[in-house]
Order: sequence, then C-alpha cells, then structure tokens
Amino acid sequence: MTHQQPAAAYIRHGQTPFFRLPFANLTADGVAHYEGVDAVLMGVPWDGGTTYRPGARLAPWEVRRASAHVQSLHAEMPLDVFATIHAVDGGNTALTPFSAPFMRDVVEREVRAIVDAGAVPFLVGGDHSIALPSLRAVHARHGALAVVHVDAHLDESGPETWGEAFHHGTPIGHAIREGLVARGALHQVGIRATRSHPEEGSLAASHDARRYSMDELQDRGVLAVAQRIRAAVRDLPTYITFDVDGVDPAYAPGTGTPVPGGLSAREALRLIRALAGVRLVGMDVVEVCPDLDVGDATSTLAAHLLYEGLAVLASRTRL
Ligand SMILES: [Mn+2]
Repeated sequence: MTHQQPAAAYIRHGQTPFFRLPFANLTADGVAHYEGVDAVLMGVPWDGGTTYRPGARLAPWEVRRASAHVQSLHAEMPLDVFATIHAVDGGNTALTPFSAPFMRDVVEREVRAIVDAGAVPFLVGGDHSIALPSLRAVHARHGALAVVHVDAHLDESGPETWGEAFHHGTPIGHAIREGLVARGALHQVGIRATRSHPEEGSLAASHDARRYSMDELQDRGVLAVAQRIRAAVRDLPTYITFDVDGVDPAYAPGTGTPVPGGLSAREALRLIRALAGVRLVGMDVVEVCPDLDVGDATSTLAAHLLYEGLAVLASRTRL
C-alpha cells in the first residue's frame, strides 16, 4: 500500500507536498518528528551563495508541484517505491534570505534531526552551498562519506575569486578539508567548466578523487561509469550531491550557471538508478532556478532524480 496520497487529495486541499507524501508531524513550535520514517524530503529555499543568475530559492515549491505527477511504481524495475519506504515531506528549512551562517546552522540542525531519527535526508535546494551543512550533519552520524558529485563545476574554490570562503562554488572544497569525504571516495561526474587557474581541481586530486570526464562518459557509457562508482564505494555510507547544471542546458535550462555539453536527462536518471545497492545516506538536488526554466523541464527532472534516489534507498531496503 503506497504512502502517497491520491491525486484528488492534493487538488482538493490545494497543497502539493513532495510526491503527494504526507507531511511530517510538526509540534506547535515547529519541531519535526520522524519516528518510523525512512526518508525525509526537505526544501532549502536559499540562493544567497549564488555567483551569477539567482532564483534557486524558489525551487522547493516548483519541484513539489512537478513531483506531484510522479507515481510510486518504477518504470524500469519491479519496485513500488512509496510502498517500500515510508517517506514524508519535512517542509522547508525556515530561513531568512540574508545570512549564510544562519542558513548553515539551520540546515545542519534540520538534517541532524533527520539522520538522528534513522531516516535519510533528500534536500531540494537552494544553491549548492546548502550541501555543506547537510554533509556535515550526515558525516556526524555516519562518519567519512563516499560522495557522488554530479556538477558542471568542481566546486572547490577558495576565497580567491570572490573574497568569500562560502558560496555555491565551494562546498566540495570545504567538505574535503573538513574530512567529511573518505579518501578516494569522491566521484565527480559531469565536470566540464573551463578553469581560471591550473590548480583548480588539485584539492580533489590530492584526495584521490575520481573524475569521470564527459568524453569518458560518452565513450564508456553511463552504465559503465556508474558500475565503477558502485564497485569503488563498496559499503561506504554514500551521499549524492546533484547539481542540475551537471545536466546539459538543453535538458535542464532552469539553472543559474549553465555549461553546454553535459549529461542528458536520460543519462542522469540512469546514473542514479544504476547506483542501486549502495548504502545511500543522503542526497540533495540543487541549483534549480524556476524563473529560468522552460516548461518545468528542470523542476520535473529534479523530481525524477529525487525519485531515482528514493528508489535506490527502496531497492536496498527491500533486499
Ligand atoms: Mn555545484
């Protein structure tokens, strides 16, 4: 029996929770309770870390709306996702748009509440700077992580470009320096942006990160790349941080810093799906900018990427 509500229910009451799931139980003072919950979808309406075109703060509402069309039964696997795992909509992190340190504190606290209840967080950004506090919270629970990082950009910048240590081009660098990522367990897919310094990428390289170039992805195929990742992460707790600009702007136009030549929507979905079997402990999908989107293509893709992540969790739960 699926935990999704019938479509008529959300149309009737006017709310569109992620995947028509029930909302988490909140106390009067806004504290969530996740007992018995396997997965929590949570929006993080923050784009104060954006360096170019803003708007990702509005993504949680649009991805919720787009996700209402996603059903429980998987198209490629005999899997009834929302009957297998108990997933809820945890609402949004309550942020003001003005303080990045406040955002990081709130996100870390909210994700801690999710992982401390034994559930898996699925965050909907927001720009990519929301990934760092999420990784901190998941690391605090599970230890050093394998991280699958899909992105057009390396996201390991320091303050040399903007004079600012924390923005959406920095979360991977901080995660490495803070010891959140296990050595040799960072897997980067879709990286193709031109670089301004030859040392860009050297931090990840010094941590024995594996980068799968777009040429390699095309030549070997996405399934072979996913199988390499899966074999390498073994049973490490694995976190997927998915920047939609890893996908080609033809498929994901609604994003702030697009770079041509990325993954197709089909490759992106296959990549996540083929990670079934990994010990998934967290996921985020970031950098969806609804104002720049065309026909909800990017919001709808984000919803399906999250669904594939939930399917990874469900397929392991079922085993
Ligand atoms: Mn990014």
